[in-house]
Parts: sequence; structure tokens; C-alpha cells
Amino acid sequence: MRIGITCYPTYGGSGIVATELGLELATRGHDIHFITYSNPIRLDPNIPRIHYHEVEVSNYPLFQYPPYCLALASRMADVAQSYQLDLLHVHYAIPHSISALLARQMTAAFKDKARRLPFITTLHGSDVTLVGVDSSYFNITKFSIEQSDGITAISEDLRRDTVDIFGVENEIRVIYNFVNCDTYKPDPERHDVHRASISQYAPNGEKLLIHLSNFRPVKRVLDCIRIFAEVRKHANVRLLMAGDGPDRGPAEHLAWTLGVKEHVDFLGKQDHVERLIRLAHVILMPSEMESFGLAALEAMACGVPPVATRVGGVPELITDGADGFLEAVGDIPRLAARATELVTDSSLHARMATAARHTASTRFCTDKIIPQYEAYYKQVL
Ligand code: GMT
Repeated sequence: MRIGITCYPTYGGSGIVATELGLELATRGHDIHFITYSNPIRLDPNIPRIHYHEVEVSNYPLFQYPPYCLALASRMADVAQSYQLDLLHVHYAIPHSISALLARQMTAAFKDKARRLPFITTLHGSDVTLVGVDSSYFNITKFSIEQSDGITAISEDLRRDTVDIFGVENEIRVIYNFVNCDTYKPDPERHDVHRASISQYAPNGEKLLIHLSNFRPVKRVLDCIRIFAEVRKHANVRLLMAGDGPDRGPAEHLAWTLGVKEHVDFLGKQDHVERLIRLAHVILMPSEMESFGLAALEAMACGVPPVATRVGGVPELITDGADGFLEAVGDIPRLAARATELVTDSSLHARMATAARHTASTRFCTDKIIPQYEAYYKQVL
């Protein structure tokens, strides 16, 4: 198939899922055309069957807000026509599904060359639960979801939210986030404290906690610092904070206030998180809301148990007490107690690390999930 993919190309779960999906589809023989405003992170455009089409948004003094949505629609229609795309697959409803809807209409109206260009919208979470519910976007989000030829949601919880919030009656297919279990895998030498990769972050043989996100308020990164400060009272640990965003400054300040700053590494945005995650003992994901929790899945595939919050679609991924721990949002004492158990009880850690890897590899590996997208594409065509 010839598939156009649009996503936010910057750091964020939806862009990562879209990019990894495109790469996996290309290795399965499909022609994949990314139509985005910049090259998605994690995308090497030199890979066979991967194409990248940049959306240029020209400005004009009259425009206070350059109309990206229109430039995108126009580019989608051009690429679809030039490369005879079979369908568009857009990730994150706003504004991508509106652009796809326009591109579908334009393609159907091309003189002498009119053709059908169906599009699938994959809902990722905040496009429904945070942005979509905003009154300025509510109607257009509902409309664009309902006009899609196919709709997928990354968890059953998000599917239910979409029905409850927007009253959407179309079928919404649940296709979970996935992970490449060959790339994300346990590090057999994690406990070798002398290795350069580990001693760089844990010079005194500390165990590592890690947090990975876009540092938006919904991630509650300040809770990571509070949890860490508690764990440090009981164990020799350091914290890796990977990513960047609005709450990085406040998190650094809190680490300083709580007296743990020298034990926390703020690493900024990382290109190869698979090399980093596998060095850790525990991943912290204390989010306010999470429709799935891709970072936790990537960690589980590396045999790193998550300590997370019981929100959104997270319980569809993590089974409390078996392959990770779930606690209430903001319950620092319990979240810290769970993380402490994992870094101080090596048999508990080994059991959970094995279970976490097992969950990732038996339910969420690419070979389980990508065929579900391929089957859905065929159904929509
Ligand atoms: O987590 C974020 O804030 C980024 C956001 C996105 O759309 O880029 O992530 C959402 O999509 C991920 C991939 O499908 C999910 O794993 C995340 O759970 C989801 N985030 C939220 O629901 C807050």
C-alpha cells in the first residue's frame, strides 16, 4: 500500500508512535510518505520506502496566525495525487484530521483525475481529553472524528472517553501502542557498575530511577522529584530526568529546595532513549492523565518495572503488583514506597522485571500490533 502519515514531528508520544509505525510498515513492504512540517524525530528519511514531504507554511503580513491546517491539506492532496496514495493516516485529531478531510475533498474534485482518498484518524489522548474538550475546538474535533473513514484509539479507556465526550457513534477500533522488542530489550550487563554507560550516571554504584516525558503539567514531573527525595532517604539512588518542557525549570528548582539536586541529572531531549532506559531499575510515571503510557511500555520491554498512577488507559498496560505498581495520582508516600521496594528488594525487582518484559513482548510487540493496522487499512480501502 501507499500510505501518507501525518503527525506532530516533535517530541511526544503520538509523533513517536506515528514514526515507528511508518518505519515498521516500510520494512513490511509498504511505501510510506510522511507529510509533516519537519522531519519527525526518530525518522531516518534514507531508509528504503520512506519518503518525507515538508509542509511549508508561507506567511503574509495579513496573517496573524499562518494557516498551517490549509498548507497541510494542500500538501496532502498534492502528495496523494503525485504518488497515488491509497490512504492518509493522521495521528492526533487536531488539526490533522481536518486537513485530511479537506485533502479528501480536493482529491475527489481533481478534474479528470478524481479519486477516493480515505483517511484514518488515530486518537492519542490529549487531543480528546485536554484539547478536544476546550470549547474553541470541541465542535471541530467531533466533526473531524466523525468524518474520518476510520478511527482508532490507543486504549479502551480513550475509546470510551471519545464516545462519552463527543457522542461519536462511528466504530472506534482500539489498537494499542506498540514497542519494537528487538530494539527495546533488557541490558544483560545492567548490574555491571564499572561499565562506562552506567558509571557515567551512577559513579558510586547507585541504582537509577528514570523519568521520560515532555515535562508538561499533565506529567507531574514535580512529583518525580518528591518521590525521588523520599526514596533517597532509604536507598542509594540517582534520578535521570530525560526530556524537556515547561516544568523542567520548576522541577530543577524543587530538586534544589529538597536538597537532592546533586543526585538528579536533567538530560534534556534524548534521541536514543532505548540506550538510556535499560540502565535504570525503575521508571517513574506519576501522570495526572495518560491514555496509554508509551514511556512505561518502552521501559517494560527493557525489563524496567514502572511505578505509575492508576489513570486513563494505564491499567490496560500495567497489572498492579505483577509487572509494575499503580497508585493514586499525587500519593507521594505510596509511590515512593513502591519505588523503594523495587530498589531494595532484588528478588521482587527480578520478578517484576521479567513480568514487565513478558507483558511487553506477548501483548505489545510490533509483530502483534502492526498487523492490526494493516488489517484496518484494508478494511477502510
Ligand atoms: O503524553 C503526552 O503528553 C504526549 C502525547 C502525544 O500525543 O504526543 O501522548 C499521548 O499519546 C501517547 C502515544 O499514543 C500515549 O502513550 C500517551 O499516553 C498520551 N498522553 C496522554 O494521554 C497524556
